[in-house]
Amino acid sequence: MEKLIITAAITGAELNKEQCAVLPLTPEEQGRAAQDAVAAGASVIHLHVRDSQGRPSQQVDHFKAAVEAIRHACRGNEPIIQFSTGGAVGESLSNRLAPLALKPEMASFNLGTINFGEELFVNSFSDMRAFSKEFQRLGIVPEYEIYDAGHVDNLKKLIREGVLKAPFHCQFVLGVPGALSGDLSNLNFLVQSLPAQSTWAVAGIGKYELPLAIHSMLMGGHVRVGLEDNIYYSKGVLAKSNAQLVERIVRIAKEIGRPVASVQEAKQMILS
Ligand code: KMH
Ligand code: ZN
Repeated sequence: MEKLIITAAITGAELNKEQCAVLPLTPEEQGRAAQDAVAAGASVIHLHVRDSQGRPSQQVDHFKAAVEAIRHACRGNEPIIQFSTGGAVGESLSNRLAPLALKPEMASFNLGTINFGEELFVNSFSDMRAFSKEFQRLGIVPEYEIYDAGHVDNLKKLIREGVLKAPFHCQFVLGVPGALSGDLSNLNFLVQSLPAQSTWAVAGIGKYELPLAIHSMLMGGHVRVGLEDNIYYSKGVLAKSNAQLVERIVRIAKEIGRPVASVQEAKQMILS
């Protein structure tokens, strides 16, 4: 089976230290969290950043500081740093695009609008066309975030329009309240709906993280874990760190005979 790429979504935009005391917010904390996650087996860091008050930010300077801290902490074994262009719910299109000026090797590309809890996470077709232009202009590899069944159809529509081109690295983010749940049957359906030249991973939100990750590994898909998606290790027990969530995936991968990709191998699989 193809080597397993593990992404660590270390921070996110919705949580704070009160909900999760170990959530890395400052560049230094994010550097350490990335270093530990990479040492545990992660090869991609999905990155949201915060301002000095710990609030979600899409400012270039905040991304720059986080990237420098992560690169420094991981020197010699630098992961793919995948910028978030989703930001926090309600962020403007121009703010979401702003950090791409730093030309990250990879960034998230959200494929449609959903209810996000009580709020709306908006990604209209015109937004997606604007994102695509910017990704292509700057040579950034997109990871397509799919939250609902119709988002695969959105991907296919944009392919037909000539807006998006293969290969398609897709991330099924399942279990967001207001979008498709993380039932295993949903993952099976989504995987068989993907266009040709697709690779895929799954990020289960909350209680869906572990079962979806295991199912994905058995199906040949890749995995995202991390405090952005799930702050619990098990029911009622908070995770100690992002690395702890990665370590469990690596243990299970070993047990089921799925080799884990190194940072270099992940770069070859995703970026070349
Ligand atoms: N914070 C969510 C509203 C992304 O990183 O691109 C969106 C999100 C997606 O996290
Ligand atoms: Zn995110």
